[in-house]
Amino acid sequence: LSVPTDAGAALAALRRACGAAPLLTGVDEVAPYLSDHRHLYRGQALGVALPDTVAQLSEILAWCNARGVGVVPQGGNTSYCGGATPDESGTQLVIGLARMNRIRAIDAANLSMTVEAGCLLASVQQAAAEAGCYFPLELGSAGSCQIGGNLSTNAGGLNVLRFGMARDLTLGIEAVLPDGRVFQRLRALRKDNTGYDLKALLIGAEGTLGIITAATLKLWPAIRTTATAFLAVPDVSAAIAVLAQLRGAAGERLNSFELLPRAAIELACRHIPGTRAPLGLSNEWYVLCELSSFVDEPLDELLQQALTRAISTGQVLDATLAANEGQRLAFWALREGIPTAQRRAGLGVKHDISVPVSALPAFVAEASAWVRRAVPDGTLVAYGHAGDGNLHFNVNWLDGADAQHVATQEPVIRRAIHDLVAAHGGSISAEHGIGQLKVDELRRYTSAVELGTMRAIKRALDPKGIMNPGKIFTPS
Ligand code: 2HG
Ligand code: ZN
Repeated sequence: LSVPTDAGAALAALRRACGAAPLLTGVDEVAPYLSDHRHLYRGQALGVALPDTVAQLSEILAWCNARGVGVVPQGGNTSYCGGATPDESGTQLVIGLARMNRIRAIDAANLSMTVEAGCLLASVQQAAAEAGCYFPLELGSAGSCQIGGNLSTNAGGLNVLRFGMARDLTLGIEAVLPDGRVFQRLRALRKDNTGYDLKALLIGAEGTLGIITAATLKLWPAIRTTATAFLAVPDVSAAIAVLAQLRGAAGERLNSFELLPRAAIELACRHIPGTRAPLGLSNEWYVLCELSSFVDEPLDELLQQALTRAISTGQVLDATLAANEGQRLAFWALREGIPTAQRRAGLGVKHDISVPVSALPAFVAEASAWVRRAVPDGTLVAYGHAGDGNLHFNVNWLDGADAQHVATQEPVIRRAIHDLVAAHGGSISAEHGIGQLKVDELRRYTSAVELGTMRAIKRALDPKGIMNPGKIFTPS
């Protein structure tokens, strides 16, 4: 590092580099940026820069690059993998994107919009709706996460089944590269075969190749009708059979298919005020599914008929349709409350995994049996986006286990679950990214050819290694 060793001089120089952009350095004002939202990681920083324009950000990165100062981009700080938290050295600069939050343009005829990285996801959704359109990325944290973070982690969420992940929803990207150059490709084109897809590379790079400052996103027409149901199913195989039946009956209208075990619903009911289990708690597995349409059509009827058939074959044990928007929102509040409920319930370990949908029943059976055997004091809370083959295969200690005990168990559990995921052809990070949490896991489960290629790209774009050091892989 060629930051002056005198901290005062370093800060003065950094302040000059930030120009008109605020640079926070006070202990209290910096504190919220030094830890992730679950407080699993805690770091230190030179300060927190809050640029307002691409030009300011470009100046700051050029300055950091010239001096080898590590930079940690941060959006809404909702990462599950510590991807936005600085290390403990106190030599890194956090760059918050919150002030870059303009909706730059909406083109309803082209079904596209251009927004800045610091826009809250909820603001993007709302701006689209005000233009008579629909932006389908949907996460429980929509009110606090930022679109730049969503893109940097290639976020997934509740509507991936139909609309894809953040990368699939993006037409163009603007990003500042580590040396301060601006990569501008905000073309609102659905067809554009001109060389390497660099925007696809910057999306999901977790801020290790540059900082996304704006994006041109795909929109859809406004949703006119939805039909939402809560189902009880005998087991995971039945859930997957019902998924196929709903696809057959509703085609692309099926946009969500969430699998919820009783343990998850119980936790939400206990810890989230106002939530209740729509079908009680006498079954092991439940599904929350939703159809939606861009035209007025009788989706409730369609869903009802499909479910009546599934009930007659025993694949659905019980079902209830949301009778109105209030009930629909209540179903979703229950689902989206699960992560918060887990946090309130005490210590736990998370595995954001995916396997091919067809392998879910076998994977869940084998991994659940392992947890029951090897973690008798833990409760398995495996829930999530089964329609995409993605489960949050989490284990919670509900009886107040001590932190040391959990810390000892965690690597053993992670190894067993991830080995099973690999055996079923799955991924150890379906939608949350790698951050610092899964650096070793990525190394273990990724081929030398893939890792070598990733590192070559990193070296080419960020030769000094200033961008989000220690995330995705350890500096080489
Ligand atoms: C969700 O689907 C989030 O609610 C959080 O991705 C998952 O709690 C988790 O592990
Ligand atoms: Zn999720």
